[in-house]
Amino acid sequence: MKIGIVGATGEVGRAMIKVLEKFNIPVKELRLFASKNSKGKYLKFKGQEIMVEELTEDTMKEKYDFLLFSAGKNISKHFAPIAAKYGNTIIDNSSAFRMEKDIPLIVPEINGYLVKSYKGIIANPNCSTIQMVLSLHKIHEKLKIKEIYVSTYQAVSGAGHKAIEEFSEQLNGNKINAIFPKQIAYNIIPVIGNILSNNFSEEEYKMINETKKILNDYSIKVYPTTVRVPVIYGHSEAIVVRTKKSSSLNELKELISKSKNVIYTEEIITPLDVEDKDEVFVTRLRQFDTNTFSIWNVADNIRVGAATNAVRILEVMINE
Ligand code: 2RA
Repeated sequence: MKIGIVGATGEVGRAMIKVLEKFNIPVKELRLFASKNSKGKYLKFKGQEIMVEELTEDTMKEKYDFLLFSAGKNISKHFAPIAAKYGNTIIDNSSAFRMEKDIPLIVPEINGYLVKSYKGIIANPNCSTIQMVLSLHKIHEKLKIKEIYVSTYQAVSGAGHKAIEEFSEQLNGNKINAIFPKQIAYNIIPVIGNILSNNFSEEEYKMINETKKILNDYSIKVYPTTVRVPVIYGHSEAIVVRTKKSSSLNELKELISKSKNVIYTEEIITPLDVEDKDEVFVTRLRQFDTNTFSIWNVADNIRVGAATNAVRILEVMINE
């Protein structure tokens, strides 16, 4: 297969290369695209050094089996439609197309069936949404979720490689604040993305809207608060769920454990435990009553929340 990665030198782009290798995807030709400043860099794939090319409209007019995009919504908005027009299938990690009516928003373990023999642009959901719905979808299937109250504790890598650099600079006493609205070192920031006129953040609306689309149930009420924390990799989420049908602790454990690529454990799991892992970890399950329970959910936001989900979409499509 001929695969292209757009945004190859970013955190998610580099992780996509690693996951393509780890999942043994039969790649015959891998093309790596990035901005002009990254042109000429080399990245390793299956022991081979591959030179990064500058992303241009012409490169998107070639025929690929898949193009994986993770270069921000403006790049996706401009280049993905060109690639699609030339018959390519694009798995886009940006927020550009997620809420478009005709664009599938895919977590393959939940709604991968939607992209069997699909051609065109496929949207990869937001990282904090993916790990949440992955741990809850079997519960929704059986017990019908009414409400989700979620507080997120999101790693700085979610804001890209420059954010990681800013964080480490601040840890060394440098007062730069280019990426985050306030210092993130030794701090937490209760805003991710822009704050909208109604005081919600963009990130909170992603969780509200994407959850309904992925679970295909627009009656679900999602009440999120998304927070940036001084961690490099690994988003954590404190989630309280109200279900229509009542349940028992054992049944909840079973349903969570039945979710593919989700690991239920009684261990205490932290972001440092999940780096470079491709599963969602669920712990601290507590039941308040037969219709209300809480979990703590942790996953590598760059892997589960982006690169691994994208490659799993590709896997579902080639194994149909
Ligand atoms: C973040 N979920 O964590 C957003 C985008 N990756 O910054």
